[in-house]
Amino acid sequence: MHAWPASEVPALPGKGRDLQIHDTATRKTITLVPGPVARLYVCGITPYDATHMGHAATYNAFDLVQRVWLDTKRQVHYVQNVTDVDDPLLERALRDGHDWTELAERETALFREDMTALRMLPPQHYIGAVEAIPGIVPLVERLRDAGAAYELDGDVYFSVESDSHFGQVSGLDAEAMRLLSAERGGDPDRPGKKNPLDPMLWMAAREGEPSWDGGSLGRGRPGWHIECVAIALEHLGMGFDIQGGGSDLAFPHHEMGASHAQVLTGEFPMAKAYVHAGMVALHGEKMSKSKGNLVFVSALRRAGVDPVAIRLALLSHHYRADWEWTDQVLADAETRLGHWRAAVSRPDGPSAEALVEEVREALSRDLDAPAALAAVDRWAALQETEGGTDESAPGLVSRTVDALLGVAL
Ligand code: 5CA
Ligand code: ZN
Repeated sequence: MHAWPASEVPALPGKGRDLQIHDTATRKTITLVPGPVARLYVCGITPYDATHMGHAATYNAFDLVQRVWLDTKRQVHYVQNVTDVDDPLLERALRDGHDWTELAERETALFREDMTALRMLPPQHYIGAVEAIPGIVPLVERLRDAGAAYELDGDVYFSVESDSHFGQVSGLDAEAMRLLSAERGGDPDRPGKKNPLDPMLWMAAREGEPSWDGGSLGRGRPGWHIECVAIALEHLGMGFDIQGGGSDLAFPHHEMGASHAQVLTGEFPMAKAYVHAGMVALHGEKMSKSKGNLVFVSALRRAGVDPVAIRLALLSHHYRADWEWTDQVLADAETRLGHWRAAVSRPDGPSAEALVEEVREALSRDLDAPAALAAVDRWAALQETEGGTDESAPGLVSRTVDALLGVAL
């Protein structure tokens, strides 16, 4: 699949700092020191009801990761998937009487437009589940042949007991895992499974549902976790720097994915850090497609809201926090944008060299975007009250917020 166009990232004077990031698996903030090419996998959308503010906030977090790495003069190899066939997508298409492929294509196109408008840097590889099927089938066959997977009425399940590291991503106990598995696409109560938590790798063709040739697995379609593993291993290989997504993916999705990859390769860990963004809520509840309490990026854009203000609204919360979307959050972002634009539109101002370092420092400290915004606010306030004589300052501030925060003034 094609991704979306990249906005230019201005180069800043000097060099950024290595990223310290909170890793869900070790429950610690670790300093990542990637090679010359940093490797990032971020779970993409299931293309219906896109792009809501929760999606946008999560992709914003990983866009900051890219920008911090680019500022350290590394390249970034970024891979993202699109879950363009899965139960919830098929259910939605059926409910609304739409063709599932058309629904997926339309929503993926909308997502691309929203990502472009929000100036999120695109992945180099943007891969759909359907196009990944030829790579998924041999992996499932290998797991089965190694005794790490088994068949149940034609479906193929992964045996969580085959991975001695199982549980290390989420750190949850069996009971908590069982509850989350039932909530998030698993089927812990299906009779005949070896372990209730075992996730499906390959679902045998169902009447009235799409299916593909699965070689020795028979016709069917892939399970959710193996989709991301196949795409990540093909394009990034083991031991990549960050596996990312919202906190609702820590279990079962990232736990299971790590297990699949670790059993397939015999290597550990799949990713050096598992990074999870907090959940955005609306009216006190997690914004989610199943509840329908959604605010869409495209709806705000249509209403004439400047996408830069949306981006600033996202940036005003720490990525790990759970927070609530309100009209006030957006109004505050619009006010801030007005101040910043006025401040950089003057021919000179207070020196901004220290500001570049403050923004770098804030972001390298577990992506503390609110602290970065506060630093820019201080410069803008000084510009308003005292001004300054540095003619390069307004331009440097513009380039800094553009390069590191994706904010175009
Ligand atoms: N296709 C899978 C990942 S392989 C999926 O989870 N798709 S999704 O469309 O449901 O979500 C896309 C991304 O947005 C995921 O990282 C998810 O964790 C994140 N997300 C979903 N809802 C919210 C929310 N309310 N707040 C923050 N992030 C969210
Ligand atoms: Zn995923």
